Amino acid sequence: MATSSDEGFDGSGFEPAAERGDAARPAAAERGDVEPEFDELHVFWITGESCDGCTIAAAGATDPGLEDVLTGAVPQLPKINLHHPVLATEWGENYVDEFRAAMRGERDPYAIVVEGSVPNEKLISGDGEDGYWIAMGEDENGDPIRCVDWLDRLAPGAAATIAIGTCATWGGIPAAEGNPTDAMGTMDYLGRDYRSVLGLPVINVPGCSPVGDNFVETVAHVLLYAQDLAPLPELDELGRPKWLFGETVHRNCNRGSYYEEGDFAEEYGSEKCLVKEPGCWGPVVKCNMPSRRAVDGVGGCMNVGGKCIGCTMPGFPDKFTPYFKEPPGSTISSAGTKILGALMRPLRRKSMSNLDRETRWDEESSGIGIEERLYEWYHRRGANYDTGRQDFQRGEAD
Ligand code: FSX
Repeated sequence: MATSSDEGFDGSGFEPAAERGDAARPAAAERGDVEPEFDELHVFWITGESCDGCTIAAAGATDPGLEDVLTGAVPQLPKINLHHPVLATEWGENYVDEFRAAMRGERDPYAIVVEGSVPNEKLISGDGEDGYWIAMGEDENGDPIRCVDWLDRLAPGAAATIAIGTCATWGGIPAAEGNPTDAMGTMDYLGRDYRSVLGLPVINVPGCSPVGDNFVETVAHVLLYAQDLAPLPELDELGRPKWLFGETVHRNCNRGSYYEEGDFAEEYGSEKCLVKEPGCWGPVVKCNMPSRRAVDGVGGCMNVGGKCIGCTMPGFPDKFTPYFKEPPGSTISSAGTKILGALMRPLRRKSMSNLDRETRWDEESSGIGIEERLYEWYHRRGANYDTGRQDFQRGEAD
């Protein structure tokens, strides 16, 4: 069942979890009776190793907002019962009981969201007897139910499994060099061939922290797909929504034109391109932060003077450190734009000085110097330049 490719996930090879013969699976998946259309959906938020920033980011989403989804303000979305450690009104055993009910198949259909990286519990003992990294609640024997146990039990029967933030998608900061827990992403843990009941791989919405709108929009899209009201969400080969992570930071960066003209910042605080100083990874990082911005169209790294440190990418942070150093691959390309930019900038200044004039007051510029004559001659060749007014001003009109 190979459904991932360089072209991304296309939905081929759909096979409900119920038919795959997974060992650990709740009753719903065994029965295979999870309908693709439903009025109500439980969402179980499973936490691993993280800073909780993803929860803050999701809570700040506005397009649509988390509260819009939860209160049914978005047309056609099912009612969502969110079981989240911070946002839930239940607490203690009552809170964990909902997760246990899902394990027993009493909360179908449901989806899971994973926030934070997944620790390698096998490093300790494999069965939890000698301790554990992350757990929530206890089983009937009084043993802690670990993060990995919840994943083992809930992921196979989930309508969809969505990883929020770089910790949950690729391992992120907890997986950095020297970490004692052998932290990994959700896809690493569940396997590349994991498919939810709806036939979807782990859906990855990276970012440390992610753009909240990216996450809630992805959830909304998946729910519309589940309702048969939207096409299969387009995912790339790593399970990222293609429409959100298909472009580099650089493509939409408001400093990109400085790069094109080879005009680079030399000190922190400059409005120019940050590739060389302090060293921006934007040209090779897949992220829509510059266009979507952080919260409600405001903020976002480069928009507020920061540079891209590659936080949405696999291998972050190790592959992108030291942060305040020019990325090694940028030397040749930035040298090329510097040479080209040195030619381009004076030409553009000249064009600008000719164009940036109020036409009715533009008597001084009409044919005074050779440069203006040349410029006008050039534009007279084009069909979209009305030289009648200049001719009239010079007394050359018929
Ligand atoms: Fe990780 Fe989330 Fe980085 Fe934090 O909770 S993606 S450390 S900003 O936000 O998991």
